[in-house]
Amino acid sequence: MSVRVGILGVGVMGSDHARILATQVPGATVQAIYDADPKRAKAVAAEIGAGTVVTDALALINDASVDAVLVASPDQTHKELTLAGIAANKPVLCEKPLAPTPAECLEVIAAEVKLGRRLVQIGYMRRFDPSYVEMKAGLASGRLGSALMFHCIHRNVAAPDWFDSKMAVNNSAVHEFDIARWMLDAELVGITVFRPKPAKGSSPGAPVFLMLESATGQLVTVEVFNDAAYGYDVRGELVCEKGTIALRAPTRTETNAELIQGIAYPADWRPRFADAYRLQAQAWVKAIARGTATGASAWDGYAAAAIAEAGLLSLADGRRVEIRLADRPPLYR
Ligand code: ISE
Repeated sequence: MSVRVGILGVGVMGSDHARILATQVPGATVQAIYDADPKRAKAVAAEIGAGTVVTDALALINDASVDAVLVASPDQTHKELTLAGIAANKPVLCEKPLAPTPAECLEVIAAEVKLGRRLVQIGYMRRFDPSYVEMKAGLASGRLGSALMFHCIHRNVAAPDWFDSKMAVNNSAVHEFDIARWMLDAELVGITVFRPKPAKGSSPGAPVFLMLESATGQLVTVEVFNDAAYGYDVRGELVCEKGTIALRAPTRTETNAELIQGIAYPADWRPRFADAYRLQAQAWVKAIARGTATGASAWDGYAAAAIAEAGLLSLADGRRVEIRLADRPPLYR
């Protein structure tokens, strides 16, 4: 039997998820679509040839014909909709962030713990990206010894005016926080944020540079530069005792023209992480069919938000800030 998914929010990410679920995920059906703008919901339903348009988000969650919910509405609505999904006892794939603050994430954790079952997966899709998966397997092989440092670079083409350096921490760098915790299998315990002095005054996308320490002694460096101009570029290199493993972005062609041998950059994250989004959706639906859970949990969503909160304190005055997490409930161990 197919898993019938209701999609909440069909902006850039939600419409992408809808397309993926409709065309690349065996065992899934897009059953219903909600968006604050019903015209947008209708356009996506028409494009994918599936999904009844619903004008009330809670009605969609509670509809008996919807088995599972994908939350891709604006960030500030994620928590309430995820809580409604838990209350309806339905699996939820919630786009990152789970909530803007760790305190709000803990409300979701409390609801799941009360239910006694993991229903929530957070859209930290890099955990499904074949290059990160291969890096983790390389580390686990033991061939390179233990990890010492993880260098992460995260560049976007241009930041919109409203995307300030706080968002570089709590909207962009959160991906690096999550992947570093997952890669090193360790919590991050301290963060210091640095900012280079821009030549022409600060812009929304001016770079930030973060240094984090893990509980097991590794260092993680993160550069976020959201006005990098040349392309969407995510790099990572894991430095181990006997070698390093660096990510390679998926590449299928090379263009030779005008005296240049070149590999194109995507304009944003969707092409770079297309495999990750597809594999994440497939794994989510497979886990639902089996009655299990996979991917980043509500606890992982909370941890990323707690690191971001500490990062924002450090961004304000440059000092090192300790990251303190609540006790991890047994459900997430
Ligand atoms: C965006 O929300 C994402 O999730 C992208 O992966 C990231 O690269 C970008 O910086 C974020 O704003």
